[in-house]
Amino acid sequence: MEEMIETLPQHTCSWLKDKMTMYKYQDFWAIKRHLEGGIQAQQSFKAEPSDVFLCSAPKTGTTWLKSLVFAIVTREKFDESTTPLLTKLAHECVPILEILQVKEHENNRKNSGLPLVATHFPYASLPKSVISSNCKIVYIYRNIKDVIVSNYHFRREAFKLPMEDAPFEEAFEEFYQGISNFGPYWDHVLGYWKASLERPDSILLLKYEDLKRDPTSNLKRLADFIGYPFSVDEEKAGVVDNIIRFCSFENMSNLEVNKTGKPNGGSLENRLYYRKAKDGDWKNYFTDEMKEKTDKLTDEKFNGTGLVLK
Ligand code: PAP
Repeated sequence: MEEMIETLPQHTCSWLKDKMTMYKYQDFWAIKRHLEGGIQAQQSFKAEPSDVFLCSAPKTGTTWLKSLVFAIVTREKFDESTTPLLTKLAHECVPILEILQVKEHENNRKNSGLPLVATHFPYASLPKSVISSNCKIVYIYRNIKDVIVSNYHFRREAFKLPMEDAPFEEAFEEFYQGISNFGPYWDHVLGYWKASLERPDSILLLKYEDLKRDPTSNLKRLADFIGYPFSVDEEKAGVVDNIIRFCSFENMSNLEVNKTGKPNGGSLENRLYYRKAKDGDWKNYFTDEMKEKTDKLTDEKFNGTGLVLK
């Protein structure tokens, strides 16, 4: 596998002082570790109809979606004082397909009935059984310009580079050229968007900004879609509101585990997954030219699709 990956087109990120190399596989870019796990999953993962896939491009609301869906699915088992979300990063509560957590998912499915699995893989590269099993897929997506800024800070901080050593202009240009983790981002969104039009019963798209603007109806839509609807009594008892409040940025980012922890004892800090969560933060970083370039490319890519995402 490693030898095969080394034969793929490569890109080393100069704005990250050459500390990260991505490889182009099946029309998307990814780091070696994610490709190794993802390709193995493509070869061996057997999805079941009851599985729920949480899909996203990086920095579009993955951590939030995982918390919300985990809280929905486990609401009878845990309450706010016992949920694993208090002691583990959301990424550790929902196994990730491309970092070899397939076994963990299979054990979860068998032992605790937890059907959740997450992936950043583009739709066209999902293991074939994910499509043929007809399992549910939830895809979250977000304003492109905010994703670019979020990606910039996450990568920069992961490699412990101060802003003056990691030029935003270069990070922007790389992303704009389509070279981003699991990107081009435009193609990632379009893949799931088109699939959701063809298979609306199996694929639900959620927009980060909509979830923020109207969490209640979107959470209910989400719970209905994945087969864990809220009963009238639950709604009256405030279960929906409680999940929204518990999983809010304000609450989650202030939990000790998310302020000081590290996932699986690794080197990335949990706090990096909780930065600002502000819509429109791109305005603090983009020049007029960057905005125009991005909007123009977005118009070209999404022309005629009905997808609006600026
Ligand atoms: P990942 O793909 O690496 O897991 P992801 O969770 O998709 O990252 O995106 C992180 C973004 O979601 C961050 O955005 P920002 O950089 O613009 O601040 C992070 O702050 C935001 N985020 C994390 N948790 C929440 C939440 N509970 N509600 C809203 N936004 C959140």
